[in-house]
Amino acid sequence: TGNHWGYGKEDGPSLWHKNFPIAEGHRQSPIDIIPHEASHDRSLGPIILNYDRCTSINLSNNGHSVVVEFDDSDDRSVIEGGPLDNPYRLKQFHFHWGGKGCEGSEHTVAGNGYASELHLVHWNAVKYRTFGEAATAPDGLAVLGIFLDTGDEHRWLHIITDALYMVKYKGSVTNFKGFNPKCLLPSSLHYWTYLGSLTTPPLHESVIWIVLKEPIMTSEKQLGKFRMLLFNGEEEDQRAHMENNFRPPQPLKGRKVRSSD
Ligand code: B30
Ligand code: ZN
Repeated sequence: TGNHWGYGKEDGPSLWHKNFPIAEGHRQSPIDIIPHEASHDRSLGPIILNYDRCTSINLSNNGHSVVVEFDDSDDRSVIEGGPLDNPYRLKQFHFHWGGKGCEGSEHTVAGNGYASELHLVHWNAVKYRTFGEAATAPDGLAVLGIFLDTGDEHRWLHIITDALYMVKYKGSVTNFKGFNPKCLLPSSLHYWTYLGSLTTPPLHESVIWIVLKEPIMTSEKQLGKFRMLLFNGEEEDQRAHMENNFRPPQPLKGRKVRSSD
């Protein structure tokens, strides 16, 4: 089926290697993070998120997830510090989630998943000219992963979940100006970091992963709004609810996970 991929029986993660052989590469993501095997690295500084100006543009359904895109034409929204040698520009954020229960995150911690995972995708505009160029370079991208646990409603996530009805179908886009993702961060920015890949095809091995230890909370009701989205476009007759859009953990293959504290 060409370069077609998804999360179903016929096009899911276990089959991605057929069109994207790097799926079996040496730095694939996500991984299972085993906390007591991570090495505490005193040279790792704190991560600094400079998201002070609101550069969000739109919210869209790309048929795999729901994405908020940012104006990345300058350094108004960047992540720096931690394992990074220079600031990386925010390009987009998106979510992965399950159908039910505590399954839905891509990374797991000691074998346990969370209901969802938020990915804030940044690129190295100091070394590379475009996002596309950075996306294929070994130090091109920095993705900040944040777990979502179920419990109380999140105070700010409703700004996103209230807009999801606008992007129900694949290919739909709506205006989404002035959203500052700083409101989605947990109180502690302690993290694990390791070298990995995009978790979706083309699975480029270009990501410096920074996974926050502290999850944020969201309610089942808010998660339910993500599950109302559809994988299919408006013109297609088979309806498929967007859920279980996560790749399971991949082999570590000798990589080291470092811990900030
Ligand atoms: S994730 O955070 O690892 N889930 C992409 C970004 C983040 C993640 C997954 C994917 C992404 O940007 N994908 C598009 C990559 N490509 C498209 C392509 O087919 O080939 C866009 C690009 O460069 O600019 Cu490579
Ligand atoms: Zn992702």
